[in-house]
Amino acid sequence: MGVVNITPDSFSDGGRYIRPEAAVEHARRLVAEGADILDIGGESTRPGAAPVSAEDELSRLAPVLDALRDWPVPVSVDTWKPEVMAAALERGASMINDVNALAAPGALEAVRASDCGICLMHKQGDSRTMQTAPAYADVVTEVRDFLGGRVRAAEAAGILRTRIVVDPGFGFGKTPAHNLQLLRNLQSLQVLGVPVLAGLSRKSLLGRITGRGVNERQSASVAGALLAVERGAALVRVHDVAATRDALLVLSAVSDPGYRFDDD
Ligand code: HH2
Repeated sequence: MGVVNITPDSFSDGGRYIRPEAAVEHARRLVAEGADILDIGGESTRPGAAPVSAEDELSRLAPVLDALRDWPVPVSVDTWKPEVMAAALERGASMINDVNALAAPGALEAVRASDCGICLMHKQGDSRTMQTAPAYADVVTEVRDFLGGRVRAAEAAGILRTRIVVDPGFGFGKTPAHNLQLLRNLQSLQVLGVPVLAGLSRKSLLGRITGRGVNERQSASVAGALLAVERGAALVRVHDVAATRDALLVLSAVSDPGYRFDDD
């Protein structure tokens, strides 16, 4: 899943793709590099980001959604606002990626009637406060139980579980130690019986481990994606598609005893 942030303030690429033409060009590059899904967002979720009204968020998303409408890759929209979800689905989005796990009033209803894919993500607190003092008795169990509860809530609202993926929400109300523990134990989310998505790309955990700034974390991000897939992630949300794809191709060749080369 390749990330397209149509925002002035995203943590790693804020402002670069705020013009619709720049966002579409970036999307084109990510697809050429091998992205299977595009995830487009009109509001940054980074800690302390300025809130954006549904109207402004949609005005960022709409021209890009219109331009991507006939593309062969599914388009996911990263939003927690029910009115943005509904409008995005009308404009051809195939998936809603909600860092709020469809907990906003009206969110379950906004996606229920369509057949879109849904990502339910865990976070602790809201984006203003979430990194102040994240606290868990057992982060792995709490994240797993929360996601299990949200899958059940979605099913109770009439959403088929085949439409759902879950995400532990790296960096969302978690210390570096919490994030590391979640990555080590990512496999434990498999009991939920739905695919797992992992988003580690360029995140501060990787900066803390390597000592590198936000735009120098490509190698660490590729390592993070690889380790997540080895631990069962079915989707990885990344900024650097080409490098991630190469690493995942090597992993799948090594993991497949029946691997055949092109000229076999
Ligand atoms: N991370 C970010 C945004 N959306 N969605 C899911 N499902 N999982 C994630 O880990 C996730 C997400 C943060 O990354 P980015 O979009 O690059 O930054 P910003 O929120 O500042 O736009």
